[in-house]
Amino acid sequence: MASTVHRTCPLCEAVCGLTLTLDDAGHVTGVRGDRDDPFSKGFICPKGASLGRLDEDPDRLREPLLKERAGWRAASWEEAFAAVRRGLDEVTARHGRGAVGVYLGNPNAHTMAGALYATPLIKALGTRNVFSASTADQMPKHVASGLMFGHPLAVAVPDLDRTDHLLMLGANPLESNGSLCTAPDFPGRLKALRRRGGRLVVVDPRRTRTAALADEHVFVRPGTDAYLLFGMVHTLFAEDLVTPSHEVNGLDEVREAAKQFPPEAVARRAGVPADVVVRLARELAAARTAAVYGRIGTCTAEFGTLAQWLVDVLNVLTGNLDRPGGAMFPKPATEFAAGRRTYAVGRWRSRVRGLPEANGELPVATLADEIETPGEGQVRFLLTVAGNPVLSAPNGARLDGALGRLDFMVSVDPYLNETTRHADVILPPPRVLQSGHFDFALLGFAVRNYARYSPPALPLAGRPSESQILAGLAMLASGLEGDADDLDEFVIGQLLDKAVRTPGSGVEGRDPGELRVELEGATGGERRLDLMLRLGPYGSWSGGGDLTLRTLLDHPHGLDLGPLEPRLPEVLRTASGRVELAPPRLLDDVERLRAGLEAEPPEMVLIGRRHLRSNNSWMHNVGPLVGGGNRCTLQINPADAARLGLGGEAVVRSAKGQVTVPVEPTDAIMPGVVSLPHGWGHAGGGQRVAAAHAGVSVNDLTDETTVDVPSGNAVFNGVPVTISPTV
Ligand SMILES: Nc1nc2c(c(=O)[nH]1)N[C@H]1C(S)=C(S)[C@@H](COP(=O)(O)OP(=O)(O)OC[C@H]3O[C@@H](n4cnc5c(=O)[nH]c(N)nc54)[C@H](O)[C@@H]3O)O[C@H]1N2
Ligand SMILES: Nc1nc2c(c(=O)[nH]1)N[C@H]1C(S)=C(S)[C@@H](COP(=O)(O)OP(=O)(O)OC[C@H]3O[C@@H](n4cnc5c(=O)[nH]c(N)nc54)[C@H](O)[C@@H]3O)O[C@H]1N2
Ligand code: SF4
Ligand SMILES: [Mo]
Repeated sequence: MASTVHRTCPLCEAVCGLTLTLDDAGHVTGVRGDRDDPFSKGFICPKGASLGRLDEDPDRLREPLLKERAGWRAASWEEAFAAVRRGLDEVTARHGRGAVGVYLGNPNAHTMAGALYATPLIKALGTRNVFSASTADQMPKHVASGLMFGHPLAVAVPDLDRTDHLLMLGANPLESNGSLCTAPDFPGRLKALRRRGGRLVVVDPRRTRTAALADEHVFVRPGTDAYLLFGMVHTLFAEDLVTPSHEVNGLDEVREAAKQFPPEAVARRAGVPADVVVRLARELAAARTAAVYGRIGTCTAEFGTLAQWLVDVLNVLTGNLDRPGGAMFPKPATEFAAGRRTYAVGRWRSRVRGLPEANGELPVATLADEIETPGEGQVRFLLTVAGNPVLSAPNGARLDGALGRLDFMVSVDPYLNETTRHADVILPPPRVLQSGHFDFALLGFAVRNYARYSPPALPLAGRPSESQILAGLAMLASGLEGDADDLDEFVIGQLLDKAVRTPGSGVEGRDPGELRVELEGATGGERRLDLMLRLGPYGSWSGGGDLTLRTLLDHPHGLDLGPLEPRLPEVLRTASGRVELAPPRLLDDVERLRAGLEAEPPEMVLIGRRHLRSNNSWMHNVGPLVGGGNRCTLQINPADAARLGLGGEAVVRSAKGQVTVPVEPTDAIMPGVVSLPHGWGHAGGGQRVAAAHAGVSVNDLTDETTVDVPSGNAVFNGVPVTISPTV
């Protein structure tokens, strides 16, 4: 019998509700937007509409693969785990835990397994060689938030639905559907902003679809947002337009620092005329409410953390932090109050290059160094979970070589691809529809408070869930017998013990055993979700409301928890109890920025690009999502193409490598800048459709030796390149 299920789309940060129809064999026969979802209201994009195709891709692995001399062999789960145990034991017996490394990719932010089991797994592995896609992405935001607000997850998002003025830098939500700003139907929300008389200004080296929708598009030279933003801060002080809404520390230091960045000086460097810099600042200050929002274009850049810091400095200086219509802190249902602690970055440093730890991990830009460089602590065993760093990390080509030299590698991934082909064992997670879904991470960045849980729509049919795979690895690594349930009980016990000892938790002084029996859920993961919901700000135990897992199960379309509300005092975790506007660590980096003011910009620089029907490296194996306009081409200004005498293809060279790629002249991109999307260059051997649309990897050009200094984040935008015709 055909059935209908309602689920959150797990493919991007917009968390759209989907309504799927399944036939009696469990095949997806239709996907549409869930009109009854109070947040997404029926919105869907082409990727969501292809979820069934993706989920049933015949190239997805259904059983573990073991690499043997003769090639790949399908194996049972027992065999596969036994092989992992042997590999891990051999390496650690000889070289200790310091020889173990782990890389966590982007989909961990979209799975319950990633949210609930990655941390115990890292603890069990007992290593500091922890890497993730975060240092190829948003780490600068975490570092800036950590230093300013005391918590790396205290991320202020633009109050999209109420703001009168949105200044957006380095984001293209019409293609990406938004990031660190969870907003299903981002395009519709931007159109609504304009319809209600609001103003949208987009700063981008390319006139994107988002820029085309805006009231104003400002070209900026790649990697120079921090200059532009400092020029605006300078203007606010110079024109007496500073009206902070809170008592903050460091106002004088910021004023002093900004003196070095007058609009005329930054204009030269950023390629934005001085009068525009001044006007952008005045407009921001004059708007009834306004928000500054900077995303990946500003993060994966040489001054990523400074840019993220200045975004919020502007929000503070114009009185827009933590007020409706400004930049606000969401209140997610699974947040629960932690004690005050001091945020620190660089608590330890990477072995080879001395790059700083941030949020407990090391920069992916130095993963190859750690694998290649001999000595105590050299990574010889690597576990990758939901990641494809060969295509996603800077200088992925070097990493490709390094992975081949590991003693042992394990990948948890549904595909045999450019990264997992180096593994000795591949452990495939089950289908999306066989997994429960709750957005632990993304709902903390949502522009409306909201929660939705999707239980598995199909039974596991003999396969382990991804949670069970990660828990199994954690148990194996800690040398314990037992399964996921044992791990979950342990974690639940720890959380309950802590909660009953925490003043104001709502369960202070109660008996953990009694609380434990109240928890519901078909799996340990569901019970942990129930616990977090109950202790969370709307929870039945915290006194904030009556939310439990049961409530969410009773609301399969999701639950609206209201508009964002001011709550700065609740989220602030700084030792001073105030916003730290001028953290010393960031002031230190200002000197690096100032030194670059006079630098002569390279003649041609490279930036990235996203396309609506793609998602990083792993959706190119679905026919309807590849081809058409979704191509791996080099966008270049027609004047540059003519000057360089380019024909159909061009050779792009950087300090690290070269690629040959079709040329797409377009005046949408500013002169001196070229753009290539990432996630292409397919050569894994396990994705037949992707192989037919291989393209080239932009990360064969990007440079792992340049990073954003405070965060160690990779630099993908503003990479110097030279371009020549093919001969
Ligand atoms: N040049 C350049 N490079 C970039 C970027 C850029 O803009 N320009 N963007 C960066 C950004 S923002 C990011 S987030 C990174 C992404 O970096 P990665 O996370 O390393 O790369 P992805 O392509 O997202 O790879 C995801 C992997 O997870 C697998 N997968 C998919 N679903 C699941 C699942 O449910 N479970 C498991 N276990 N595996 C799954 C896929 O098969 C794939 O192998 O790339 C970064 N790299
Ligand atoms: N369709 C699709 N959606 C996705 C993804 C995908 O690959 N495809 N990836 C997902 C992931 S992992 C992430 S992190 C998000 C990212 O979401 P977004 O941040 O919205 O990502 P992009 O669409 O790459 O937009 C970045 C913009 O920054 C511009 N830019 C480049 N360099 C600079 C610069 O120096 N300064 C400024 N001001 N702008 C610059 C680029 O031209 C581009 O338009 O998207 C997510 N959603
Ligand atoms: S916008 Fe994102 S969440 Fe919504 S349907 Fe598309 S991929 Fe899924
Ligand atoms: Mo990302």
